This record gives sequence, C-alpha cells and structure tokens, in this order.
Amino acid sequence: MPVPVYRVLEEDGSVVGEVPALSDERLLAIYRAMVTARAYDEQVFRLQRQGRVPLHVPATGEEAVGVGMVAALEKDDWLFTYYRTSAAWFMRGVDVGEVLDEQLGNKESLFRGVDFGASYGSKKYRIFPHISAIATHLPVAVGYGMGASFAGQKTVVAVTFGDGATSRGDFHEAMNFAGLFKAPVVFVCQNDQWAISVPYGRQTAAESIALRAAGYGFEGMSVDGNDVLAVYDAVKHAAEKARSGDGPTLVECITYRLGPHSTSDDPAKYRDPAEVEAWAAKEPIGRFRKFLVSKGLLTAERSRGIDSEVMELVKQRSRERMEVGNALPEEIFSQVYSKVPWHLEEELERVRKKQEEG
Ligand SMILES: Cc1ncc(C[n+]2csc(CCOP(=O)(O)OP(=O)(O)O)c2C)c(N)n1
Repeated sequence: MPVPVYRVLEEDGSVVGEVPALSDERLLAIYRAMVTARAYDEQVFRLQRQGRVPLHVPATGEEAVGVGMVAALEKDDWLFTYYRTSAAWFMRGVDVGEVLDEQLGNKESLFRGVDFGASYGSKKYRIFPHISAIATHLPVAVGYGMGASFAGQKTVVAVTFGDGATSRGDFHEAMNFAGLFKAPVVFVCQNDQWAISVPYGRQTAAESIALRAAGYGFEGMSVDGNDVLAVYDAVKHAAEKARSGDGPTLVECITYRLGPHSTSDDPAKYRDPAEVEAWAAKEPIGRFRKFLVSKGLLTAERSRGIDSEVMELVKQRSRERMEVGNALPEEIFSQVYSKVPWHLEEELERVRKKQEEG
C-alpha cells in the first residue's frame, strides 16, 4: 500500500501545499535555528578532529525535523529528543554554549562527559536528558505523558527517534501503552534511511513506519522531513489532538543523514556517493531559503549575513566554553553507586594513574 507523503514545499522551494499561518518573524526564527544547527555541527566536527571533543553525532540534512517540531509545540511541552535532534534544542532557545558544555564534558555540564558528549538535557527548557542507548527514552516519554494527563495537565510530550529505533522492543511497548492510555504523545520518527550501516530496507519489511501506528490503534502520517513547513503542520495537528485528549500520533519524517553516523564512522564504506548526492539536492535549509526569498523575506545577501553571524556566534561560544575546564574523570565513577564496587575502583585507579603520567 503506497503511503502518501505530505509536503508543503517542493524541493525547489515552490509551494505545493497550504502554507501554515506563521508570522514573518517566526519564519525567520525557524530559518535561523536550522542555520544554527548546521553551523554547530560544522564547528563541533572541527573540535572533534582537533581532539577537543571525544565524539560528535552530526545531524546535517535533518535540521527541519527538530525545528519544525518545536515550532509547532508550546514552550511548556516536553521534548524527549535523542542525539540527532540537536536542531530542536536551538529552536527551543537553548544557547549553543550550553550544548557545547556537554560535548566538551565541562565541569558545568549536566552529564560531565559521561556518554561521550552526545547527550543533552535541561529542566529549564523541558528537554529530557536522554542517553544514547537507542529507544530507551520512548517508554519514559509515554510514562511522562500518561502521568501529565492523569494529573489533569495539558502538557504534550514529543519524542524523537531514528528509523533503527523502531526495531527495538521499547518502541513497540511505548506505542502500545500510548495507544491504550491515549497518552498525549507525538512520536516523531526521524527516518534518515540509515541506522549506522544498516539501510531502511534491511531494518524492516514494513513499507513505511507511519503504517505501524494502525497496529496500535492510532493515526500515523508520513511527511517530507526535509520540508520544515510540512513537519510543522503535521506536529501541530498531532499536538492539538494530544492536547484535547485524543491520544497519540506517529509522524514519520522522511529525511536523510548527509554526514557520517558519527565522527567514528566512514559511510563511504557502505553507501553509494550517488545516493548522498541525490539527497543533498533536497536538503532542508536551501529549500526553505528559496521559499523565504520568493516571499521577499530574505535576499541572497541577507542570508549570507545570517550564515556568518551564526557561525561567528558558534565560534565565540566554543572559545568561551573551552575556557571552563573539564569535569574530573572521577565523576564518571561517582554518579551511579553509593559505594563504588571493586571492579570500578580498579578502573578508577587506572584512570588516576594515567592522569599522573600525563
Ligand atoms: C540499545 C542500543 N543498541 C545499539 C546501539 C548502538 N547504536 C548506536 S546508534 C545506532 C543506530 C541507530 O539508528 P537510528 O535509530 O536509525 O538513528 P540514527 O542514528 O540513524 O539517527 C546503534 C545501533 C545503541 N546505542 N543502543
């Protein structure tokens, strides 16, 4: 059964659907958040290659998912994002410096360098602190949503995850509970076609991820995940439903991971460069820029200006945050057990020795 893919903007930026009613200011904020996410990726990639951060998980080409999603939510709604939805954090208003603290493993960071800097969370911005264990945050997101609705709150929970995550039990358990309890949850699948080296077609026999929602008794929809306005529309519809007590929705955003899985990966070993090239032509920022230019909200010159302002800010923040100083390696061992077990004591000893050796 072919699943229609919802789209507002064509790949060349022309309008094929109904443009959502967003102010000019809001449209430009959406653009800036996507540019910030792209600049952040570029900069952290450089920092990783300089040996200043241990690992980076870039989201280049996938910026429209997180940005469109957050633009469609209220600021009190909770985000249960994962490592490749950094764009959502910037749309929520998080400063680049705060995310850099996690990447650098700074002493002022939440995770203190545990989880290699790929994680982020903030109570202030209502972003659940995920870890990189795939799909483990999905049942937690549903539980949070159920709790909020039991308490009579109007909070919506949006949870993001990759296509690979849908092959884990947590996804199915979360979907089942959400459907049964009509939890106010928007499941946003960032289907970027690859789970490290495993392509979508080797992940599942299901033609679409959106179709799976029917098996749990709720609506699923497929949208062009490189079209920020389509993502916005779909999440807005899903969030309104959730807020009025009509339960969850699964929004499958079809996008593409243009970069490597992480800085430890070489995608040239498992995928055809022609495939990457074809998707690069559909990437979300250029498409949205063309739309804004056609609306008279942006010129080529102003867009170059935004690019350089944003990159300058990202570089300034990395200079500032590199001054803060790293968390102590001991903290990795002190945050789980009240009494550190012997095998971790031994590891800690080895870390201390290494530090002494310089
Ligand atoms: C439970 C678990 N199993 C395996 C891994 C190793 N791993 C890290 S990322 C990844 C692929 C995830 O793919 P997907 O869910 O599609 O998200 P993407 O990375 O493409 O955004 C895997 C298998 C993990 N982090 N957690």
